[in-house]
Amino acid sequence: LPAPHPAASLIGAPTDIGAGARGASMGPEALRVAGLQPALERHGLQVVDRGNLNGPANPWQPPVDGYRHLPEVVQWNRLVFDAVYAELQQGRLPILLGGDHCLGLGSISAVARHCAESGKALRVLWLDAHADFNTSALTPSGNVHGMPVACLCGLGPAELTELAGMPGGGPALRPQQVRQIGIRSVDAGEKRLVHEQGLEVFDMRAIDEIGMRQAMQQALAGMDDNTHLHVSFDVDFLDPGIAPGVGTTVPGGPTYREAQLCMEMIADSGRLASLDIMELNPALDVRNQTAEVAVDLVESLFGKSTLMRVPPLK
Ligand code: Z70
Ligand code: MN
Ligand code: MN
Ligand code: MN
Repeated sequence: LPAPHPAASLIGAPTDIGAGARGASMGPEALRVAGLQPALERHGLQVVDRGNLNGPANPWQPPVDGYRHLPEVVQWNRLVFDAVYAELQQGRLPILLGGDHCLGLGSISAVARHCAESGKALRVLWLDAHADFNTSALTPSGNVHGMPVACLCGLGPAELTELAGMPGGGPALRPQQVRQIGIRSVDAGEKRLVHEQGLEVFDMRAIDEIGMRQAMQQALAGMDDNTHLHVSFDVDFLDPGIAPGVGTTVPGGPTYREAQLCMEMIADSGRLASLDIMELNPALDVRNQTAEVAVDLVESLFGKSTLMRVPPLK
């Protein structure tokens, strides 16, 4: 059986500072309303809700030099970095409640710094419809939620690429540490950069061809007892039929069953050590159903559906 999880901490980051639509700022509260904490507790996890981070408001301005709201994006990511890093230092499992996906930068920068300091290997699973691998020169929108993976790999402005403060300098991640799952919307220049940098991508074409099971087996291969697994879950990963409550729906995503299998296989790896739940947009949702699906899937991430892991009788 996989090792039991450490205690988890919920960290709310109520902002849409990097997004192209307003509303992801309401994501943390919608996840709470959908019962995230009791759902995790039902699976034996001890959970503390740290409440919300308090960053700058969204000024809703056009891009400047290829970035929208860069100073505010930096401020939010610093707050996220500090909060996630503090939980990891206490041996806890941080769960970041977004907020838009630009905050994956702060979260994963903290995880990378923590792993470097504690001699852990790091694997990042990026569950998303988008590659989020744009730069200021390539972006069609200037929205920084389309750029965090590139920034983590050292491609971006110094304020963001140096956020991790890695021992010896350098970027938080090497592209070889990343596996992307569910990708189906990538801009032309972004596509070229993804290939150039050698990211391992299981796009929807690959999932159609080899199935979610084989894709996840490959994405999780090569981890060992010393590996810290970070999952960055953009809710737009899911097919819009089950998850309409996101800023950018892209047709042709994983079904409910495919997504459940993905989460169950991550749970079975026993290596999950930090998590982001991002881009939920309650302003575009229908009676909080997308939040409820996200909570349901996160339950599976922590062992819900695995018949082999029957919870102990109280
Ligand atoms: C596009 C861009 C994006 C959402 C990421 C979209 C980016 N590639 N959209 N997450 N919801 O503007 O960079
Ligand atoms: Mn994303
Ligand atoms: Mn996305
Ligand atoms: Mn349950």
